[in-house]
Amino acid sequence: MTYRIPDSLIAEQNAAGAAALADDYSALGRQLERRGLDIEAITTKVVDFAVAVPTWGVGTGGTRFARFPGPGEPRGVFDKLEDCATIHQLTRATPTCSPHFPWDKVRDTGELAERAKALGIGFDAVNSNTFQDQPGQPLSYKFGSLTHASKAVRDQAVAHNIECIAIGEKLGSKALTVWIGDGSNFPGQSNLNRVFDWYMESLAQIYASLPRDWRVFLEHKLNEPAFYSTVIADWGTSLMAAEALGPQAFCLVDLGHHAPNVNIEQIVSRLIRVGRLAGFHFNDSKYGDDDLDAGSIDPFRLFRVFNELVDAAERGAPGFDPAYMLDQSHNVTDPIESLMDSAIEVQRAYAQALAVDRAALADAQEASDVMLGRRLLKAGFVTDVSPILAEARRRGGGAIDPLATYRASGYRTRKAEERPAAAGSSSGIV
Ligand SMILES: [Mn+2]
Repeated sequence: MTYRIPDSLIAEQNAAGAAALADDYSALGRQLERRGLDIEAITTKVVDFAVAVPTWGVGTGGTRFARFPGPGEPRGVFDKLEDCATIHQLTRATPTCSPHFPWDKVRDTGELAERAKALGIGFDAVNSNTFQDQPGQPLSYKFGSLTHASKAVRDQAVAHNIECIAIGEKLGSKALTVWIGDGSNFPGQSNLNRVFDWYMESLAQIYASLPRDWRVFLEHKLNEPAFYSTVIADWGTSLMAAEALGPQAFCLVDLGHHAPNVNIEQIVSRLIRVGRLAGFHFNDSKYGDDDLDAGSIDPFRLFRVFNELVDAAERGAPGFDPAYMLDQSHNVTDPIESLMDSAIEVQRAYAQALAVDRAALADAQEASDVMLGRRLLKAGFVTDVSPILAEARRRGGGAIDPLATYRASGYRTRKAEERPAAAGSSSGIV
């Protein structure tokens, strides 16, 4: 039997914080009421909000320079599931995980599904991996995968994606996320037009294998590992591909996969408008695809993204059903602590966006009252919605203070004893 945080510990910790929370929650309720907002309506929406944890995120990440593993790291997907379940147990915000193949491939997928079910965890989008070679793989992806000049390599990459769909069906997943590292490092290395033809040929085969109730998420990225051109570099290319493929294809927005200073919330707005927003890979960055914890560098940007999402939900935008996932690399923190904090920060941005007086904002915009519009939007951002987030967790049986409860449990120390260090634990970031 492996260690799980006892619910009695959560209850004990919560008892110590319950009176302060009740006090803060009612004060915030009165504050919001003065703005014509109902705190209970916001709390209900936060309770219903969920963001998926990537299975690769619970291991320590690294940079291209080094990886510094921490104690008690998961040794395989079954350990990863246990950590994902712990994150959900404390935050009540992450009921699903997003697996990655072949990293999470096991002999018996049924056993994986059973274990997840026993832990109370479901599966979000499955992720394929053709950006690195696996032991025993016949053909290399060094010069590309779905867009490689060799048809044999493209066929191998297509077959891998189709296998991911088959595994995902057994896990109860409903989406495949495709990100490729394909591109070129130097002008002249490849034909910018021809590689897109190959991408479309390959994706059409994958698309044809999708079950009717599945979606395929196309993830674009400006650069890296290809440093001159990336085949699916931006949302425009992604949208071209999705529209050509058909109604089950959507564009995934990873917050770190854009040029510096790009207005990501406007991209989100445009993708919603054409009914092609797949959802998100949340993370934060200072310079590029830094994969830092969501909301840690620019929480106002995260809020602005959620402002567009709440606007779309409230106007009933057709086909609006985004999938929310975290996609981060934890190099210097305990990954469980980072993922709990990130899930809460994503929830926070959502609650702040719900705390905007949208009727007044629309009136200010109608009247071209620039200052008032700006202030009304900012009023949502500066609202301390922490009591709403804590109350949503408490009602779901989670921890009022997940970090304090996690540390009090000694979970990491227990896992360090249960999981002797294994060399070469798979983790990576897409
Ligand atoms: Mn990503």
